[in-house]
Amino acid sequence: MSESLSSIRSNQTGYAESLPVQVAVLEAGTVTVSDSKGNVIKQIETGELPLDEASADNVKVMDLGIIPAGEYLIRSGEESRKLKVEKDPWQEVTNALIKGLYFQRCGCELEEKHAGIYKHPACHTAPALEWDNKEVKKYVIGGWHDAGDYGKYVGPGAVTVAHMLYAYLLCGKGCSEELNIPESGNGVADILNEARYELEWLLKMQREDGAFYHKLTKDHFAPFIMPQDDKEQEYLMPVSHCATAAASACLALASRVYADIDKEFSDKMLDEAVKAYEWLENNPEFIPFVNPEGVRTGMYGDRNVTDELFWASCELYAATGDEKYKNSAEKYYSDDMNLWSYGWADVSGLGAICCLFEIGEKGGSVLYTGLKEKFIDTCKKIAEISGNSGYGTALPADRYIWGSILPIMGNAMSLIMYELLTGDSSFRSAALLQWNYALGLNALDISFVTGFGERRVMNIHHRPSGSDGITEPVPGLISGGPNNRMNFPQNKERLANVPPAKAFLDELPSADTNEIAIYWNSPAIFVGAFFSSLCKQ
Ligand code: 9MR
Ligand code: ZN
Repeated sequence: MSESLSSIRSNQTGYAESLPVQVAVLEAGTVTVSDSKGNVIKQIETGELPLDEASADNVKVMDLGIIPAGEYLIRSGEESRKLKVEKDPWQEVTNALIKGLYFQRCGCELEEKHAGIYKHPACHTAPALEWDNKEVKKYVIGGWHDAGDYGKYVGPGAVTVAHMLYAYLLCGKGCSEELNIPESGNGVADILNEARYELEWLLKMQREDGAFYHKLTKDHFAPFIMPQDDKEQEYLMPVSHCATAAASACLALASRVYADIDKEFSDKMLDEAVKAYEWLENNPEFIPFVNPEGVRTGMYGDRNVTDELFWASCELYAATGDEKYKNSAEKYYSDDMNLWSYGWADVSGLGAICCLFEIGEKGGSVLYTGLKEKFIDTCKKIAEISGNSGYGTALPADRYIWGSILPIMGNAMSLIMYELLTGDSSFRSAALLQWNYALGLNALDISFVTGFGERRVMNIHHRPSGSDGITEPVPGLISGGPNNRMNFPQNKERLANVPPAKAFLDELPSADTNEIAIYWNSPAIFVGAFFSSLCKQ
């Protein structure tokens, strides 16, 4: 982006009256906040602005403290920016992030009464063929489109649902509102209604022997057309260990969450989770998933299944109490696991959440005491990374990967869980900086959530948004954000000398920086749910 950006960076959706107002300032001197009558209510000096490695900006986070609800002006040097403080400023964007998944629904019509101008007829309703045996035809309709493409992938779907279910379990007060989706009003929180749409599909992705197909996609990505116009053959791609273990974990978790809501559904999920786990036990030889010859859709080629097995063992232990799973979880757990990792490739963190919040003391010295100690240690490191960043971003300069929003939101999740676990709120402000990052407090002065913020992403790599003829993209979707580690050849040169935190193009073809994905929305839902829950007190 070439235009000159404001020297004040802020959460463009506003701030909460009960939490400190954090902004980043790029001009040394005095920062003032004045109320609508022009009275200066705060004044602070920035002091020297240190150089931020990830952005190459001289910038500093300024904590303006608690500011009562109202409309204000922040001033720094010649520049000023509006500041809005409210009681509960983030419920709407959190709701939109959940509803973003509704907009990803496949296999059903998105009716105008729920989808408004983003309505469209049902898509991908034809039967799928097994890639390995094209004689086998199955109806596998439903689930969410993964991202900007129309593929549906088991592992990514499983982690997305898990983020949402844990958001509900741990921060339910901030994510339980009605969202105007088809199931609204049925007595179940809409976040659970929405997650169930994916769970029902996940169940269809299981083969009779218990294994899960890795994905349901075509052999190539569709062009930028609406989903209902994408009519080429979809295939059930070969089964994989990682998909099977992730699905087993997710279904076991879901069986607990839905137990009081729908016993039959819950029992079914637990049965299938156990069946998947048995398949894994009976097929111990790990075969990494690689796209079969001629297939070019997303690979999600995870090369390590230990973390998925760990997560599945934890969830099955939590769901059944059977010591067999505890023993397995202990076997798969190791000291060098990335307990802060909640993404499709490494799900160790999801196993950790299960241990910390569900299994608890029953986990004993390995799965509880030891793991907790290590988790707390990790959180301290994350807070330090945030502290060393000019924008407070909890991501080292060399970690701006494809979908950098995931580790950033993931790190916020860890910091939040530290507080939920210990009752100590010392990392709350570091967690809040990540939420503020997503909504505009960043090196790009951009809100990464569609539909929110005065300078928001507009040209996301998302087929419906790019082909529906509507200027505004589908709302409530979060962009993957800056990436300088794995760029498309055509972007490589343009981004070559750009600092990592700015390696971003708000351009439709830039899937490597500006795609959306269900499993990027979901950790943001968790974070939004936590901060919205704080605003309810
Ligand atoms: O999220 C995935 C990211 O971690 C990988 O680096 C990237 C390249 O392999 O792929 C991302 O996943 C994409 C998937 O393969 C297909 N659907 C869109 C996903 C988001 O960009
Ligand atoms: Zn579809």
